[in-house]
Amino acid sequence: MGTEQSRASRHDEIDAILERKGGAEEARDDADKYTVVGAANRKTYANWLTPIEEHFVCHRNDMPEADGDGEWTVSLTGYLENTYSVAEIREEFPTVAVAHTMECAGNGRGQHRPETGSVQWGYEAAGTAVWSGTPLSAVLRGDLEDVPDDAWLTAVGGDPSDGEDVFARSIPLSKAVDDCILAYEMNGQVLPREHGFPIRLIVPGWYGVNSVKWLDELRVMDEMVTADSLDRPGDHAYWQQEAYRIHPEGVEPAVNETVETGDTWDQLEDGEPAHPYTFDQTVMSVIGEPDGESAVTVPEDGTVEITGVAWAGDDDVASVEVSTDGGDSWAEAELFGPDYAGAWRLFRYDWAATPGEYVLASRATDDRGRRQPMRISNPDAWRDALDDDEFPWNEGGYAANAVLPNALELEVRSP
Ligand SMILES: Nc1nc2c(c(=O)[nH]1)N[C@H]1C(S)=C(S)[C@@H](COP(=O)(O)O)O[C@H]1N2
Ligand SMILES: [Mo]
Repeated sequence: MGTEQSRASRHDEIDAILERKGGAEEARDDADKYTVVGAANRKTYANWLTPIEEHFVCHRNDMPEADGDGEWTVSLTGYLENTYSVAEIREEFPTVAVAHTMECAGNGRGQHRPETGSVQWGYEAAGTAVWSGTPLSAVLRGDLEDVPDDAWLTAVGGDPSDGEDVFARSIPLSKAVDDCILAYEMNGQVLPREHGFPIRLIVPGWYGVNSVKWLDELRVMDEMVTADSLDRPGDHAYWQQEAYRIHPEGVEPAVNETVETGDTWDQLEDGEPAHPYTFDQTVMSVIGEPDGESAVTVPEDGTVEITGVAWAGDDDVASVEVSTDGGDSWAEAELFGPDYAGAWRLFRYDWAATPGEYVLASRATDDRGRRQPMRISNPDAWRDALDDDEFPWNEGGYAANAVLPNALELEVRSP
């Protein structure tokens, strides 16, 4: 299958993206398959809005050619029957904008020990952009009368696979009509090609893999995508049912037609389904400043401000704590700045710093009381890890949100 092969063309794509994106860096991909570019440095996480230049990129196939948005169409299938050009989607429906913190489900994969292969992300596969487009609810309105409330929406990418697999991802229809949009702009600019030009799905608060780029088809069915769900050749189920599932080593997750909840953490805690799907993002935080790249000199007033971002997918961030001693003790940080559903919050902490060597860490808790675990477990622990304040090591390296792997060392000097 194509998903097993390396992809030489990705190197040219990455070079071209890096040339345009001044603030980004290539990420290590052991499998040599993905076009991956990450935010360059920690300072990205001291700002609420991520400039396009600093926003990570992640995809598996060559980018499809789209000259303009005139010819590109999105077909509605399954329970629906319709086709819209991008121009129609833009002009015939209301325009909205949503702030969305997008995190690759593989963010933190590079922190798994032993290593798990594929893209070795640290914390750099996350960013917050303002995406403009058309609400899905406006496009689907009037076409959903005969559709059950618990139906699924499958989005299919127009990217050509070099194997059998089709890039298709399913989300509950209820989520789709709640807050998802068909986006054609990013931070007020025409959608850059690597981010999905001319049109992509944005699923606010959910892992990046759900936000299908170069959108070709939206299909409403009773169930999520399985082997032969689509009216086209190829393997339709790979990206939903096999990849992007959280499971221990050597396990092949079972195919499900439906699951009860889109909350990834609930799936992990409840063991239902046995091997969770990467849907909504779990609670996470990153310190942006100081960045540890250079020593900090104690200022006149003795206070060093620690700034970062925290997010919790569909849930709200309730609180963030900061540690300057590698997690032995914690102090409450202050949340500030914009507070939009699905987007991260800024936090700050005024640290009365004295000269010395420190390890800075941050730990966020969501509004359901779920807190980032301290470290990633060993491979055998699986779900028991949660009881030990650890995140379960998993074969795909997905959804990791541990505290200590994102800590930074800092030297504070006297004035
Ligand atoms: N069609 C298509 N959409 C895709 C992908 C892909 O490979 N093909 N990659 C997904 C993954 S894994 C992520 S993390 C996000 C990244 O979006 P970005 O490159 O705009 O940051 O796009 C998602 N959408
Ligand atoms: Mo991803």
